[in-house]
This record gives sequence, structure tokens and C-alpha cells, in this order.
Amino acid sequence: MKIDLEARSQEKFGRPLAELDDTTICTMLEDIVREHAATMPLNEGKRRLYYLSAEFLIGRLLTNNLIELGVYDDVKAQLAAAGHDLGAVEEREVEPSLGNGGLGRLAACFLDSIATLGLPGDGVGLNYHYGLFHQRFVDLQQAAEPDGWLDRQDWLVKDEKAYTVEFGGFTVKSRLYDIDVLGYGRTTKNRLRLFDLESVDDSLVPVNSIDFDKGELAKNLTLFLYPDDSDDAGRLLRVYQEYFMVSNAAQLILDEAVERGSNLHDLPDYAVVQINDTHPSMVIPELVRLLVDVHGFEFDEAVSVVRRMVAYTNHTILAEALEKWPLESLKTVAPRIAEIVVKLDELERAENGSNDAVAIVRDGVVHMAHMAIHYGFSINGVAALHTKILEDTELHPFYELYPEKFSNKTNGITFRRWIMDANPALSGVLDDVLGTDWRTSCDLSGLLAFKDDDAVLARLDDAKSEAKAGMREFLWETQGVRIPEDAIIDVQVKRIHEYKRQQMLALYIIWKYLDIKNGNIPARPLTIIFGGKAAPAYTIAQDIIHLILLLSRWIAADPVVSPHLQVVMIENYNVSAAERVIPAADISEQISLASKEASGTSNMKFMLNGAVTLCTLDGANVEIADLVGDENIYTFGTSSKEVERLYAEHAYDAHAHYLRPGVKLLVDFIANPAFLALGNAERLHRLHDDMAWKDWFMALLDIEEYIQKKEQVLADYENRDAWRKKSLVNIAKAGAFSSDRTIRQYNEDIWHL
Ligand code: 4GP
Repeated sequence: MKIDLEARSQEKFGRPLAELDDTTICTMLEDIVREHAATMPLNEGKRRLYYLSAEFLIGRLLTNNLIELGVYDDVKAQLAAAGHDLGAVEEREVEPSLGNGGLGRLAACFLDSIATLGLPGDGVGLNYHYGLFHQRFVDLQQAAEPDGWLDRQDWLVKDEKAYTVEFGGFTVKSRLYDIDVLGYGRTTKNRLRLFDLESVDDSLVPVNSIDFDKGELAKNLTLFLYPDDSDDAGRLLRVYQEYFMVSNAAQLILDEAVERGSNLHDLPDYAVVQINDTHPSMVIPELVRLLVDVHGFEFDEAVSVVRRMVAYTNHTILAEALEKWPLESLKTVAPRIAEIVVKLDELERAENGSNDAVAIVRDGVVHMAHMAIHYGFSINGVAALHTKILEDTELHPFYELYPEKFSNKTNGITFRRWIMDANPALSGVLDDVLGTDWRTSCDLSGLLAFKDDDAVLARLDDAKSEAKAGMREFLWETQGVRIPEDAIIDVQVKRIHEYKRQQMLALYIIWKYLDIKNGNIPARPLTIIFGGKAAPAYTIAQDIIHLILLLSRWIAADPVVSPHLQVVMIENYNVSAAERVIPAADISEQISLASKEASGTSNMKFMLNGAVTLCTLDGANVEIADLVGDENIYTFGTSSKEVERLYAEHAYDAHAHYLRPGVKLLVDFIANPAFLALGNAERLHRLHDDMAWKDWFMALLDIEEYIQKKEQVLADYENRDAWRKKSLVNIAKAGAFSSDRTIRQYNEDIWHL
């Protein structure tokens, strides 16, 4: 592809490139990429993958697409020659916010890898007009504002296809938008297909209460990334959204299979559906419905077809993701689907001897994961430990029934975004040291040969300094925070959730604050950075944010402590912020309660960018630890087996742990009189009492060992030579976590494209 920006500028605006502003240039570049992508053919193949997901957290696309097309350096140079900075232009792009967290970001990395490997496979989801909320901090608390992104974006292309979706009592028409998904160095593409309502009405936003008047539903169904599910109305709306998504997806799948020559009896030869958590699991009864009601199949044959084409990924063992819908809700939303679900349940009971533990419908409740396992041909977890827990505990009765369906697919991250785009300095060093093959192979193991090479270690160190300078600039410009140049950068970025234990890091901060007050001055400043959003209905998570913001302000105002300790909570943490912060990190905080984090993917991003991990043996941390070896990682905490035992036997006594003198001091600090005066007393009391009496995710069980380990990390950081080697080994071993590897495994074991 050849781009002549000067010519384009003259042609479009009658002005030289030098005179355009950043926003105009951004739009111009987006147009150029989109127009070029429109001419690229789709990846072809008889069997096509449909990756169904309620979330796709794709992040900004411009830089990524320029890299995929191999024109990034050229565009940068042309802009520079006209006095522009591509970095500043990139900042003009609005980030689509079509996802909440890990599962949505994983889906985006997967789309990138599927396209890069040249496999025929599209993402299918919903075109939410207001994605995840925009987070603001007001009075040291999270405020959630609607984040309309649609009117300022340029990637969506209207597709010809449109369907009708029948709900109980009313019918809507859909509209389909595509975003082209390019692969690295590829001349073919895939798409992200996002369904919207034909009759959607943007003027309805923002609303907090949902109107179930059928006319209103036809206007607002796609306005929100699945909304608050803390009450019945929110849950019902989610069922409506899910059915809208899967009905469109199923119609699209059948349509395209027929276009490619399928007679539908051979549908599994033409299509495979990967369902991302249980949100799209109604695609199973919907496919059966279409085959029976529209295409005249016998019920049994329809079921046998669907059974050979649907695969399910489980992303968490937390109950909230294993959706259970009242059968009554299904009857309201889509009566025919409720009927089919009941038949699927009867069929399953007939086959497996009516075992309630694995039933699809039990006591009027539909267990979506159970349906996905019985009627899918594959179920996978997302890290070795997670899959083991599914097999041995959480889904054990299913594992006994269908051991052959279970497999592990450890998550991965796309190297295009997480190093080439996010960390050009490090990418440049790797090019010089290893040659550029790593850009396609994602194999960085050649770096190990330079473990004792001072020049290479120094260059890696320079790249880290450059990334830190970029992050400092970003945090100053967007958050108004200044970070000391020589600070150790210690980062925990992810959704705010008790199991991820941001509250445990907050307790460490209290400990460190008191330690410095006691005269123990650290060798150099420590900057602890948090980023993440809390679900608006998740009260304790909001309380944790409040505590972090309070600590941040309190410490910044303390003349004794502030030169040595800084706490930063990034406002509105998103993919773009992650790209600035992760490359700069020295320490990667992965401190979830063992057994609770299915995999994690930020752990992989940090490692790839040379941070050293401080972690519990949870999720993919276990695999990172195996790869890098004991001397290049810091692990601590109660094992997942022991945690499972404590839960099973109700043997964890939070209050007994709280009463230990060192611990009580820290927890009580949350509700000290000065904090109560400065902050929100209700939030602080609630969080304090929760930790002192309940502590469901056992932060107090691990806190002492955590503090000890972290102090060791900080001390070891001062041995600069040894630390640089640790960092090198982490980068060198990160190839195992390329999402290209993950996608190859999905394809070889599940999709067979
Ligand atoms: C997340 C898991 O919490 C995380 O451990 C995992 O890395 C990620 O999925 C991708 O597999 N789960 C979700 C969710 O985001 O909504 O269940």
C-alpha cells in the first residue's frame, strides 16, 4: 500500500499537509485506511468461525491498522516532514468502549490473531451506542457518565444484511455494521460484525430506569453495554439484548453458509461458533429454532447439527458469569426459545438419567452454562489452573460425563498492540538485537543469549526509561500528576473487584506510609499506580476506589512521606491508558486470591514489556512462574488448593486474622478519624467492617506475606544488574503468551478451519 499524504491533503482540503490540524489528519488517515480495507478480500475457507461475544474491547484502531498494513513508519515520517507528530494525531481518535474488561479485551486480541493467521473468522456482537461508562472522580469517588462514542468514530461500515428478530409480543428489525479487521502483513481481512436496531433512538440517553414498554425496547435495546444487572429490570433487559444478539448471529450464520454452498444438513462443515462466556449461549436454541421452524428440520436432526458446531469458553468461576435466567424471563423475551430450552432439558435428562446437578432447567431456572456444555462439542478454560479447577471442582459432574469435551487454552495477547504499538522503543531494541523475525514469529527466546551482555541490558534499560518518560507525560497531561523520574513504577490495572484484591495493595500502602513515618526512608521513591472501573452497582468496589483516592490525597499532602511514596489512581482507565502505563512498569501486581482469577492477561502484557511479576499462584501466573523460574518472579500467598478447602469447610475466620496486632493496625487505619473527616464515613466504615468481619476474598490471610515479599522486591530492585537480567528473562519468555499461539491451538483442537 502506498500513501501520499501531501497529495491527499491537497486533493481533499486544497491545503498543504502542514496546515491541517491533528483531528483533521486523524480523520484523513482513518479514511485512507478504511478505503483501502474496503478493497481487501475476505479470508476464504469452507468452514468459517463466528466468535460470538457480548464484548469486544478493541481500543483505538488507527495505529494498530497502520502497523498491520506496514505503513506506520512511512506515515510517521511524512507527517514529521510536514511538522506533525503521529503520536499527537493518534490521541484524537475516540476509543470505542464495547467491553468491560478481560473477556472483551481477549476477544479483541483474538480477532487480531485470527486475521494475522489468515483464518476465516469474524467477531459477532452488538453495536452499543453507549459502551462502558466514562469514569470520573468526584469528591474522591467514582462517578459514572455515559460514554457516547458513535458520533465521533469512522470505522463502522454499514452492511447490506439485516434481519428480523421476534420477541414475545413484538418484532424488531436489525441493522448490521462491520469493522474491518486487518492482520499483520496480510492482504486479506476479517470483520467484526456489530448488530444494531433499525429503530434505535439515541435521544433516549441517558436513562437509569428501563422502560419495558415494547415500543421503548425497540428504541433502546442497543443503547447500553449490558446494563446494571443488580435488579430484575436490568437482568431482563440483558436477556433481551442477548436474544437480539444471538438471533441475528444465527440468521447471519445460516445465510452465509447457504451462500457458500451449504444445504444446512451439512452446516457444521461450513460454520463453527465459539461462545465467549454464557452471554451468547442462547444461540443454541436459536439455531435449533431456525432449522426446525424455518427450514423444516426434525427436532432431533436440528439438535444433532447444532451439537457439532458450537463450542463454549468459560472465563471465570465466579457465579455472576455462569448465568442463570428464570424460565419465566425466557418466556417473556422469546417464548419459542423457552419451549426449545425445555425440550433440550428433557432430551438431556433422557440421555443422562435426570441428574439434577447437571440439569439445564431446575426449579424454574435455566442454567445457561449447562446448556452450552451439553449441546456444545467443546468446553475450555483459559489457563491450566483454571481448566483444572473446572474439571476437578466447578464443573466436575460435566467432566465425568464428557471428559473428551474439556481442554485448556491458555489466553494470549496480540504482540502487534502490546509491544509494537505500545512500546516502539523496546520493539526497536528487539529489532536491533534479534532481527525483525520476532514480529511475525513472536519468538523472543533469542534474547536469553544476551543475559550477560551489558550493552543489550543497558539498551533494554534505556527503552524502559523512554517508556517511563512517555507515561509521565501521559499522566501529567491527562491526570495532572507528576511522577518522580527515578521512581519505581508499581502497577495494578484491571477491573476493581474484591477477588483481585486492590484492597490488599491499599493495606500495603498504609503499612508503607506508617513505616516511612517511623523513619524508614526507602532507597528511592515508589509510585503505585492503580487503574480500573468498578461496576456501578458494586458497592464495596466503589468503597475500595474511595479508599485508594483518599490514600492518594492523604499521602500527597504529607511532606514527610510524599517524597518517597506516591499513589496514583488513573481516571477512566481504558485500553489507550493501558498502552501508556504497561510499558513503563517495573513491578506487575497480580495478587488475586488463588483460584479466583481465571487467567489474567495484563500479567502477560507486563511481562512482555519487561516488568517483573509479584503474584499469587493464580491463573496464568502459574505458567509465567514455570517459564521464568523462581529467580525471575516473586510469588506468595495461600495456594488455590488451600483456599478451596477453606471455602469448602467454611474455615476462614476473617476476624481472627483481623485481630492479629500488625493486621488490626492496618485495617483500623481505613476508618481513622482523619480519614472519616476527610472522606465519606459511610464508605470507610463499610469497607473497614467488611474486611474486619467478612473479608470474603481473604486479603487478611495473605497480607503479611505480601508485605514481606514486596519489601524484598523493592530491595532487589536496587541490585540493578540482577534486576535487568530478570527483566530480560521475562521478555525473552513472553513468546508463549502470544495470542497467535492461543489461536493456533483453538484452530487445531476446536475449530479446524
Ligand atoms: C475474565 C477473567 O476474569 C480473566 O481472568 C481472564 O483473563 C479474562 O476473562 C479472559 O479470559 N473474565 C471476564 C468476565 O472478563 O466477564 O467473566
